[in-house]
Amino acid sequence: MVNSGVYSGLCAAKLAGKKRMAMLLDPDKFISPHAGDNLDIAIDAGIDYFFIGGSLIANPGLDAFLESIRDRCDIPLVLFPGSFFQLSYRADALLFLSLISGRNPELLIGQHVIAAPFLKLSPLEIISTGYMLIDGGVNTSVQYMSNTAPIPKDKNDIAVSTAIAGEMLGLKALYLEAGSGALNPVSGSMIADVRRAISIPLIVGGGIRSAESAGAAYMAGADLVVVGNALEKDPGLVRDLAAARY
Ligand code: 1GP
Repeated sequence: MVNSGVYSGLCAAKLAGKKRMAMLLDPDKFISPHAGDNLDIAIDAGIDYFFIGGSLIANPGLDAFLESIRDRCDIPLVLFPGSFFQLSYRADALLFLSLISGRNPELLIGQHVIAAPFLKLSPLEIISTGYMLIDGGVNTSVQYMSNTAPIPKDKNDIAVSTAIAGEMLGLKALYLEAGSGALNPVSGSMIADVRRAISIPLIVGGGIRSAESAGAAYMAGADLVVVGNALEKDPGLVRDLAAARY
């Protein structure tokens, strides 16, 4: 298995109590004339990772998109794919997502089987990740596209049991996802309960729009916070978000 240092870096940060921030880039939405400038702002702010993906990607230029970021910086590029159509050898690592909150076999194991031979030959570090969709107060693209019901936002016991099962199955990280553009991010109490129940790195995203909200997720136990929409709307926010890490 390839080791690009992404997972070990995340574990080392977790061990040292250091928080991490990722900016989610959807290649389809990142085509404005200011896209390069916005990347530079994030690079200057010291973002830790770029996550690349989306529920649907229409733009066929994923390789070129990744190369254009790589030309600007050495920040790890982590694929966060909505499907096996979103794979590329130009990234550093891949979140190999199993949607363990859902009961759609395609997203639990089906797409993984299709992608496995491609990934086996790839230079990508594969990070098996339990992906858990939590109700964010609005029907998000990931909910519709995955054809799965999210875990109700106040059912911490279901989230905890699912997370424990994911860790017991050998998944290396856990991702609590309210969905891009969620009205409400995952609650602090759910993050805290899941954090207490597992020891693998905990990633949280969806509906985080401010440094306060990112800070609350960190305080509750998130090791890595992922922000997309809010940075598309206000690229300068990345400085505040980066400062919310500790
Ligand atoms: C990453 O889907 C999220 O987990 C991103 O959500 O676009 O709402 O920040 P936002």
